[in-house]
Amino acid sequence: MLIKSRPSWALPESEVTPESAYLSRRTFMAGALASAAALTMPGLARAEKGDVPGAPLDYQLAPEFSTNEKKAPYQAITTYNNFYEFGTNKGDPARYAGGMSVEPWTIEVDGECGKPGTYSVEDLLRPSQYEERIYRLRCVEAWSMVIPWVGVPLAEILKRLEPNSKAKYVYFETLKDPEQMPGQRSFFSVIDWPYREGLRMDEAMNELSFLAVGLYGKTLPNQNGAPIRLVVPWKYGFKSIKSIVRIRFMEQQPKTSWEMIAPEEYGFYSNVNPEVDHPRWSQKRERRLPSGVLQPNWIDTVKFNGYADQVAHLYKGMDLQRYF
Ligand SMILES: Nc1nc2c(c(=O)[nH]1)N[C@H]1C(S)=C(S)[C@@H](COP(=O)(O)O)O[C@H]1N2
Ligand SMILES: [Mo]
Repeated sequence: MLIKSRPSWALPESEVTPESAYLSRRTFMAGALASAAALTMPGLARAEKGDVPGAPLDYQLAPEFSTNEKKAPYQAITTYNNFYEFGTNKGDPARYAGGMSVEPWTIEVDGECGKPGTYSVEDLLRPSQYEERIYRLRCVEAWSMVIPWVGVPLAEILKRLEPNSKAKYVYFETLKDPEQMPGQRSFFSVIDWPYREGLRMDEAMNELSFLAVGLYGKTLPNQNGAPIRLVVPWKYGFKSIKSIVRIRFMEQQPKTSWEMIAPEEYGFYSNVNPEVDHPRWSQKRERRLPSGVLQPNWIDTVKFNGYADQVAHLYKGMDLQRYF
């Protein structure tokens, strides 16, 4: 930890965003306070579907892919976010992402595939039936939430783009638009924009990999990655890239944002794994949100975030201490 001292009211180190080590202490403390207040304030709405903003989506339940653990309230999912394009404090995305224009939205498809081109998000998704999947999301910072996403399996969309035999990886980029994204104008920013992520092809084709367009049955709010974002529930949350504008099929493993910033701390794979600690904190436990000062809700972290039955085979024979 580069933050050496903190007052007693500050949150535990696990609360710290990865980048906080690079940020000014003052910026960090303001954010920690705001986040703590947001999540412990009494009377926060437990939004029923009717109260949720956004356009209603037509979807089918996918109980075989859904946990029945208690869902985080809409309020928590949409006010405690990581979306560094809008700032590094947990409340910044809810505060500033509303200004991002998500219509029209196009996605550039390129690289090793038979159907490159510029697609509107509607065209890319049109033939698909939306599903609701209730997944656990485990952030590398050691907090987690249960989130009811609406969207389509990533494999379905990728197959339509006809990856060729050279396509060993798939790479994604988020919108880069400093005019709409104040975090991209920030002097403190450590990310070389755009935000980049990637998966090995077999990971991308796994039945759990998901492209979300909605939350609690309605279109995604901007702070959660509207209009379309990746959800990879067995990996740390930073793999689940938001507001996607590029999909590229690649032969070589792509460079991804967090790995570029600190390769000894954030690997390409980033599978949730309590046996591999982050160099600056333990990954053995996590705070299930919403939590409060009186109910910190610490629970044990489970390998592959509890999805080992579906994904462990992808890593057979791999040293997960080395390929973390
Ligand atoms: N483009 C972009 N995608 C991103 C991030 C980001 O800063 N920028 N943060 C990641 C991190 S660290 C997490 S934990 C999840 C949080 O998703 P949520 O805010 O919808 O819960 O988004 C991920 N996707
Ligand atoms: Mo995260």
